[in-house]
Amino acid sequence: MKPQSRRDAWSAQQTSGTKRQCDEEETPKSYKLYYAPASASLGVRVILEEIGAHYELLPTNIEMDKSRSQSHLALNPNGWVPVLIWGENAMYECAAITIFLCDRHPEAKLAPAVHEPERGLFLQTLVYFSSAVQNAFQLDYYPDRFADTPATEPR
Ligand SMILES: N[C@@H](CCC(=O)N[C@@H](CS)C(=O)NCC(=O)O)C(=O)O
Repeated sequence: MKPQSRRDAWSAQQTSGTKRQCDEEETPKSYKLYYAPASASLGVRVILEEIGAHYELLPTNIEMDKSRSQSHLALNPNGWVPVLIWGENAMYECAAITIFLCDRHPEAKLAPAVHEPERGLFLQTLVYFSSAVQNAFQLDYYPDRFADTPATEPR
């Protein structure tokens, strides 16, 4: 059967048992993602889906009263998701990961290219959401970090 997508092509190649030399262009790009449902990491997951990349989710607990795994903290000392891993490399911060993936997979056409005028608005919107808007959500989700909450207050 003919592979339907880049992801299917990757899977087919993994199971074919055929060994061959691949340069960087031919090598399928696969990722791991430190992830928690209904969090900022969902945006990166959507991008990986749109690209059709092969990726593995690393489920992560981000509740206020739970500690983060050592492996997670080693990659992002803030203990936040998302963290993207590829090969021996890792990075965090949604906006940076978004730009990185869009630039690395131009064939997916998810962002205006560097020479296009729309690039400015793309970057502006991305950074606005990941700084101003996300910080406002931090105040709401983790109020105990910013103010003492009396034990008698409902949480
Ligand atoms: N500036 C970071 C913020 C990421 C962030 O706030 N992630 C939240 C989930 S939406 C998180 O991991 N929270 C866990 C915590 O604050 O301990 C980014 O853009 O990646």
